[in-house]
This record gives sequence, C-alpha cells and structure tokens, in this order.
Amino acid sequence: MQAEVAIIGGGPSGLLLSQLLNRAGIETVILERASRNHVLGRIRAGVLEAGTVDMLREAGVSGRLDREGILHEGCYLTDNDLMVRIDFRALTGKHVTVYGQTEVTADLYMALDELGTTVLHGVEDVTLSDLEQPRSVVEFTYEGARKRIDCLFVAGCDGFHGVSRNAIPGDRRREFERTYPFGWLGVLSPVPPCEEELIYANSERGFALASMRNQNLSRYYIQVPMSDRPEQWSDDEFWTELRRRLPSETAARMQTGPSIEKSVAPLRSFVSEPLRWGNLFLVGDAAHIVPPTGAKGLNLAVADVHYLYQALIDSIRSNDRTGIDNYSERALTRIWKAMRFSWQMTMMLHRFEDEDDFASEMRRATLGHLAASETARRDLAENYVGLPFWPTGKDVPWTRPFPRLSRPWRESRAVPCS
Ligand code: FAS
Ligand code: PHB
Repeated sequence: MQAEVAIIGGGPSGLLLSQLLNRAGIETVILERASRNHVLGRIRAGVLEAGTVDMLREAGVSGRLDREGILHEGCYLTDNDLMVRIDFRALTGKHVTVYGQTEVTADLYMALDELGTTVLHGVEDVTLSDLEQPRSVVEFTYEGARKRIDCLFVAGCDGFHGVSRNAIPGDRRREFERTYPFGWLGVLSPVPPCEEELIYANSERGFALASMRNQNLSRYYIQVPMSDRPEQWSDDEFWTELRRRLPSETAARMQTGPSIEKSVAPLRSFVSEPLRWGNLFLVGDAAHIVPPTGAKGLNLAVADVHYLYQALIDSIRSNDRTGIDNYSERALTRIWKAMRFSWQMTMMLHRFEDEDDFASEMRRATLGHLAASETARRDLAENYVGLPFWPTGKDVPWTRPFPRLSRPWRESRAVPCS
C-alpha cells in the first residue's frame, strides 16, 4: 500500500488529521486497533474550546455540533456551600461548547466515509521503520495477513498506550510525569442536569464534577481512591456521595437515575518530548496526558492537529518544511501551558489523603481569592476557554520562559504527586 501520510490511531486526533489532509487532497490511511463501535462507545470528553469548534468547522464536520452543541458562557467552582461563577463571556468574550467526544468521533467517521478514506479496524502489531529515510514503512497485521504501507510521513495518533511514542529512541526522549493518588468515578445518567452550567466542586469529602451531554443526559464524576473499581459503587452509593460534595441547595434539587455508563479514569500529567522523530509526528494523547480537571485532553489533541496538518500540506505540496521543522516546539509551547492549568485545577480542587491542615487552607484560600478577584477569575477563564493557537512561536512574549538547560536525558519516572 502507498499513502502520503500513514495515521496510527482512529480516535479524535487521527480522524481529524485525516479529514483535514484528505480535504486538501493528501492521501492518508488510518490504522485503528479497536473496532469502530468500541471507539464510538468510549465516553470521554464533554467540553470543546472555541478553537476546537473552529477546527471542526474547518474540517466540514460542524453541522450537528452547531445544531446540538450547548453554548456555555460560564461555570461554577464551589468550596462546600460557597459557589463562585466564572463568567467566560464577561472575562474573555468567549464561550465553550458542551458536545461529547463520542459525537465528535461519530461526526468524523461519517465524514471520512463520505470521502472514501481508508480506515482499517482490528489492526495489530503495528511497527514503524525507516523513519529517518526519505520514505518510511509501517507494517501491521490485518485480517490475519502481514501488510505494509510506504509513506512520506507517519502521524502517531495512537494515544497513551500506543506504539508510536516508543518508536522514538528512549535516549532521545524526555518524559515528564505526575501520577495522582486518586481517579474519577464517572456516571452517565438519563436525567436533567442539576445546574445549567458545569460545577467543579471542592469539598471536605473530595472533588465532584456536575457536567452534562444535553438537557436529558447528565455526566457526573466524584474523586475516588485510584484502587476503586466501578462495580464497587452502586448507583445509590454514588448519588449519595455526590450529593454530599455539592452545595446543599444544588444537591437538594438534583435528579438521580440509573447509570447507563460507569467507569473509573486514572489521573496523570504526562509529556513526552520531542513530538517529532524524522518522518514521525506524535499527536494528542500519544504525546501528552492531562488530568480532565481542566477539560483540556481532547482540546489539546485538536491543537496539535492544528499545528501539524498545514505543516504536512506545505511540506508535501510545496516542499516547505518550515512547519514540520517547527511543529514540536510550537505545539509544546501550548501543551505546557495547558499542562500547568490542568495541574493547577487538579491541585486546587482535589483533597489529598495525606494532606495536612495547611494544604487544606491553601486550597480554600485559592478558591477564596477567585471569589474576590476578577483578575484571578480572568486568568482561569482565559485558560478554560482555550489559549490562542499562536501562529508562530515568535508571536508570543515568551515561548519558553527560560532557555532550556541542556540537561542529560532523564529516565521517565512516575513521581507521586507531592
Ligand atoms: P485516543 O486515546 O482517544 O485515541 C487513540 C486511538 O489509537 C484509540 O482509538 C486506540 O484504540 C488506538 N490505538 C492505540 N494503540 C494502537 C495501536 N498500537 N495500533 C493501532 N491503533 C492503536 N479529555 C477531556 O478533555 N475531558 C475528559 O473528561 C476526558 N476524560 C477522559 C477519560 C478517559 C478514561 C480517558 C482515557 C481520556 C479522557 N480524556 C478526557 C482525554 C481524551 O478525551 C483524550 O484527550 C482524547 O481521546 C485524545 O484523543 P487521541 O489523541 O485521538 O487519543
Ligand atoms: C465531561 O463532561 O465529561 C467533562 C467536562 C469537563 C471536564 C471533564 C469532563 O473538565
């Protein structure tokens, strides 16, 4: 098989990148390990930044999103019974859109089908080679037979557990990681949301999030020990605990119902640098993971696609390699800012088992300052609605606060979050 770009992974990153390249006449093949139904059945992100909506519109897949997406001009943060609203519109002039990742993925698959894009499901044993040659090779097993694609570029869109990242030699990769000592138990239930906007709740009992998919489908999360399994929690136990973590007035009016999906997601912060190795480019979760507290995961993946797709077109069509040469540094500049915001939101809103009273007071003081300071609320709002996709590194005052010290490559290590 031949392709200009081989894409490993048929999640949001791979699908959106393929759609944008195909619309520009670039030939792609997507290799996806899971079945389409499995990919479409994964309940994940729910909030789209303005930049993400723009990219989906540019890809020609925003029709249903425009009809069914719910515009949110703010969200709430709570400290037990205290609630503070972050007014995105007043503070930034922007809003976010509530529209599930599963819907985005379904819209992309439908658009790719209309373009006749090659998406192979059930692919196994993907290997990458000749990444530093003029053309690269992707080999894989499909329907019991070993196959091969010769291509100009490979996009590693295969998520945290994929194979692409490890195709970069370990002594040339630099990994940064924080693992958090808790997870999120998520429930999807066909009941109306308890509030019109999202509530990020901090309480003595731990974090909770009240979100939604539409006016008759709610998505709720509570912080649980990372060892917890969904089957340990009955629906009643979940609703009881959720009520204890939300402001009493909100809890009183909350409607409960059956869980139609229940899962526990681990929380981690992770970045792997660089994002490029020869003809291989890492995109989305293959390169970075953020705790979902800042609603950044899916949106960061889309931002990577924003930087990469035009760069690949310029290189293939005009032999202009500026974009692909700058991709890693440009994407990482924005990735690290979203990494910081997601880490900050997680530290501010989650209770750590071993935290002392000082740490609790620090969290309360942070929330208290948000309630009192428009400047603090504007900082949070700017990050939550999504930082701009800066055109080039030189357009921002700081692309790197300090020149990167030339340190020896560090082995990646999971460091418990202090
Ligand atoms: P994905 O992981 O979505 O897609 C990678 C694809 O590659 C998968 O379909 C996988 O099957 C495939 N693949 C893997 N290895 C392969 C191989 N060797 N060969 C071929 N294919 C392979 N983000 C938010 O913003 N908000 C949230 O609430 C949120 N909740 C999340 C909950 C969970 C449990 C997880 C895991 C993530 C969550 N995220 C959330 C983040 C999530 O939305 C990701 O950021 C988003 O899926 C990133 O998209 P991709 O980069 O395409 O990676
Ligand atoms: C969700 O609706 O799944 C969701 C929303 C916001 C987050 C995380 C998850 O920060």
